[in-house]
Parts: sequence; C-alpha cells; structure tokens
Amino acid sequence: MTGDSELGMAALHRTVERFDIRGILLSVLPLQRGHIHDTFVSTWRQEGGNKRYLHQRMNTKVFHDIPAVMHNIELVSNHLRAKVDGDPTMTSFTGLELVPTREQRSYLVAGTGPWRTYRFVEGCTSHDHCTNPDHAYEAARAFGWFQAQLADLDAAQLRETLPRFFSTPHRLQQFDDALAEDPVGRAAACLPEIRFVAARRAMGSVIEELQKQGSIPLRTVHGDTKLNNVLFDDGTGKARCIVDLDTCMPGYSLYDFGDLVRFTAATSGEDERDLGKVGTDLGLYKALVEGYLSATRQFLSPKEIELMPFAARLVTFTIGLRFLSDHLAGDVYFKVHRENHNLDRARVQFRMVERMEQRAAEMAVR
Ligand code: GN1
Ligand code: MG
Repeated sequence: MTGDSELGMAALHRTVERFDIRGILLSVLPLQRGHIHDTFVSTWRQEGGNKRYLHQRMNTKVFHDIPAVMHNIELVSNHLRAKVDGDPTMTSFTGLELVPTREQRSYLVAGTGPWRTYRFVEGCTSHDHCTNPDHAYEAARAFGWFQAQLADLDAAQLRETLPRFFSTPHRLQQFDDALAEDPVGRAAACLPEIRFVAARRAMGSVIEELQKQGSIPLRTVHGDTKLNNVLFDDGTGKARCIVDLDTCMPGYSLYDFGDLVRFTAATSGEDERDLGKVGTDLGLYKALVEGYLSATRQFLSPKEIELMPFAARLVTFTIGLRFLSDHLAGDVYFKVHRENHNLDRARVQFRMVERMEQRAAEMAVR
C-alpha cells in the first residue's frame, strides 16, 4: 500500500493523535483493505482496557469533494442510528461512529491529506470470501434492510460525490475515451477484452432506459455491497455493522443486489489469475436472492425483481469495464500491486459475466 511508504511512523502517530481520543497511543498499523483509501488501526491504553480505532487517509484523486463525502456519511449514519432503535429484527445492529478531531470536526486536514477516524467495531469478523450460504443470506438481508431504511431519507440532502457513479453508459464513455487516447499503449494487448465489451454495449443502457420510462425508480443505495463491508457479530453470526458509506448515493436498487452477487457468489477472488477457478456459485446466488428479498420484497416492483439476474450480470460487467478502462488509462484510479493487475481483475469480472450468461435460465427469480 502507498500509505506506509509515504508516511513515516512518527507522522502517523502525530496524525492519529489529532483526533479526540483519550489515553496513551500504543501502536498504529496499516490494514490492507480496499482499492481506494489508505487504512490504519491504532490501539490506545485507556482506563478499563485497550481500545482500537480505524483511520483512513481519503483518496482525493477519486473523491474531489471531501466535505460532501463526510456530509453524506454523517447524514446516513445518523439516519440509520435513529432507525435501529425500535427495530426488533436489527437489535444487534450498530451504526458506524465517527470520532471527531480535537477541534470537533468530522475529519482532519493534514499535510498528508484528509483523514477520518471511526471507532473500531470489536467482536466482529468480516469475510473476503463466502463459503457459507448463511453468510450470503445474512449479508444480503443486511444490505436490503440498509436500503429499506434509506427510503425515507430525503435524497436531495445527499450530495452526488461521484457523478454518474452507477451509470453504465457513463462507464462506457470513460472506456471509449481511455481506448481512444490509449495513453500508455496497452490497447493492442487487450483485444479480446475490448471485443468482449463491444459485444455487450447494448446491455449498458437497459436500466437508464427503464428509469426514463418510469418503470425503475431512483433509490438511495449503499453502492459497494462487497461481503467484507458487512461486519458479522462473532457471538450471534448476525450482521452487526455495515461499513464503507462512501458511495451511498441515489442510484438504482438492483445495483446493490448485482454487486452482492458479483462479489459474494464469486468462486474466486477479484485478483485471480487462473480463469478456470472463476465463476458464480449458484447455491450462494440463491441465498443472496432470498436474503435480499426478505428485506426488500415489500418495496421492489415486479420489474425490479425480474431484473435481479440481469443486474448481477450488468454490475459485474460494469466493474470489469472500470478495471479495464483503468488498465488502459495507466492505473490511475484503483490501487495496483502487480503488473497488469487491473487487466487481471477485468478478466475475472468478464469471465463471471460469461458464466452467468450461460446459466441465465437457472438464475431467474420469481
Ligand atoms: C472500490 O476500494 P473499495 O474496495 O471500497 C470501488 C467500488 C468497486 C470496488 C471493486 C469509490 O471499492 O466501486 O466496486 O472497488 N469504490 C470506488 O472491488 O470507486
Ligand atoms: Mg468501497
């Protein structure tokens, strides 16, 4: 990760000490997580025992308007916290809690960039891979619940921090631009992937067309429903906390479902080089369908329910397209840790799309 090479230990300590945390700072360690921000965990000696905190240096190349990002996070987490009280199905749920700076601001502007801090949610586990249909069901139920709770949040109060983030036509445009410019001369080595995109362009506009016609409503979504953004309580096995609210913005409901399938039902990691291992586990897929519908059936329209398998393919295609565009652009958005990393990631997503196309009949939802 970039954080530990650019930031010395002394500077890291000075940074986290600018947050409103009591006690004696014992350690700050990097946590390799996500493709966007730099993440660290600190441990403090306090009365009554050690306490941990999670710190993130936010990526200003991706998020140009940090005040807007933090505004959304505060809005959504306050809204959720109010909802949890009194919901008997979510008694063990905890909202994310920001720790302010010593000046009581929601984030810190340091020489190294903007930083934010959360209380570490203890007694929980997050999973990078799913092997258990119960986890798939529970994650999907939690994200469905999350979206249901946001239905009465005034969307006009949320800022669009990443314009057209969920739009596949917009992602196709970014891809076209990167391909036309080909700034690092990689296009010639990506012809199969470029053809793969060309053959599927038409699917890109389906949701936006339906939105224009009024058959798919605009809804506020989580926007990054990876399994590891759910913290499972070690005692009950239930979802305790949903993290990573950076992309919580108005979009289409089934984006969250599609992204859940893309990540949670995957038979491999996002970085897998052996495409023989890549696919979608239909047992996990079915658990995701059931879990998601258990929390959303009361508000999803018949059209949205019918489009669930399509959304799984569309979101997987769209993330693959974003990885491929970033590879063509010279790896300017997602962090990379090896040569052709974004190309490998794109190939994984595209292989999953093919597998889902082959099994479309089995994936239908009624
Ligand atoms: C990024 O960094 P992380 O893992 O939270 C990306 C998501 C992608 C995901 C793919 C702001 O999320 O949209 O689905 O990578 N976040 C942003 O793994 O672009
Ligand atoms: Mg994220």
